[in-house]
Amino acid sequence: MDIYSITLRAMLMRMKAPFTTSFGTEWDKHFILVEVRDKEGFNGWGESVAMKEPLYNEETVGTNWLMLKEMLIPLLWKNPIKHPGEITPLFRPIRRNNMAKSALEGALWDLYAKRNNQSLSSLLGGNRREIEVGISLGIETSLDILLSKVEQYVGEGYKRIKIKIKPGWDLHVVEAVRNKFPDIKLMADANSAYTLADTERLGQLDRFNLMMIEQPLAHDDIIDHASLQKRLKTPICLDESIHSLEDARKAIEMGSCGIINIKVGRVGGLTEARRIHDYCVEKEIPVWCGGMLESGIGRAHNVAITTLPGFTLPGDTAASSRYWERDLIEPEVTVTNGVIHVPEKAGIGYEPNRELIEQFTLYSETFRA
Ligand code: OSB
Ligand code: MG
Repeated sequence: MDIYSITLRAMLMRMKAPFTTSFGTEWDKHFILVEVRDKEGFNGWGESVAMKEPLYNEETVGTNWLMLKEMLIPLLWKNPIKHPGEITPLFRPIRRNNMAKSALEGALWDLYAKRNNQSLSSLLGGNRREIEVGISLGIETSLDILLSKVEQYVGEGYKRIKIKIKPGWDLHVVEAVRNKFPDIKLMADANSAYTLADTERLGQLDRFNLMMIEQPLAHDDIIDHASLQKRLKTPICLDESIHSLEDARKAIEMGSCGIINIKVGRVGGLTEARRIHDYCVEKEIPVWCGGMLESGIGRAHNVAITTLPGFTLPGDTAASSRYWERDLIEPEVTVTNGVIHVPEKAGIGYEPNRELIEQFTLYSETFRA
């Protein structure tokens, strides 16, 4: 692909409002942007979804920077590739660090699509012109605040509402939302806050007609989830536990889940995300695209992968305005009646705004072949 330079940027964007999950609160969004350029002047953008602290998984902005700089970029210089699909096998000897791998892989996919004057969606084999999306609502300081947010986003047309739960913020919260909105598609995400000792309590969620309960048990578990699923009517959706096609295969074979949340960063890139998607289609396991509070660049990659046919459930890719006063891309991602229109322009289909990117850059470093 004749890569000429790779620029890493450590970014800081302030969110409109803090986002609280069972593992913590994020307000200042720290992340890495990757820009690759080729010798003819084409470029491609990727985003690492690793957080500042290792609370969702083991990766961080700091570890991703180190892995990109010292391992992944040098590996790419030593092994020129012709197609972004070659990145997954090239990076395979390096264990995990999936978010770092995905950020660079995503930039190469965008570059490749632009060179071929094709949208990333169609390059990946997607065919939807619009995608349905839901919204993920964090833990709030009061139930009233949450209820008014649910009302707001239901009013805006989001196709399903996900609420974050944790011990002490679970049954009464789900019950209140369900009572006020008896007909909405509703789900809960625990981000690993429970253990099998909570089986009874989690079983009480069955009466609220949830689409699914996401990652109730440990982040590294598929065994206990299989036991729990046998005791629940509500389908379990795995998020944190799935890092690869192999993880997905094992979880499905064991009956640990009925649904999978595919996050491109968590599984190491678009290539692996598509493989998991293809396998789940074959096994008739519905999938949807998760989110990590991305800027517009990561969001654009999520839009593209969601156009594959197996993404039959609304994802977490909400509008730019849900997170940011001003997103990094032109145009910003907008949601109308719960739908995002997939851009048809080449690559990710949204133009990164360099002035804003510069404004939010803490530090950057450029590497040349
Ligand atoms: O578990 O899906 C999750 C945000 C950060 C880390 C983990 C998760 C989330 C979300 C928000 O649920 C999804 C989004 O709006 O991007
Ligand atoms: Mg989740």
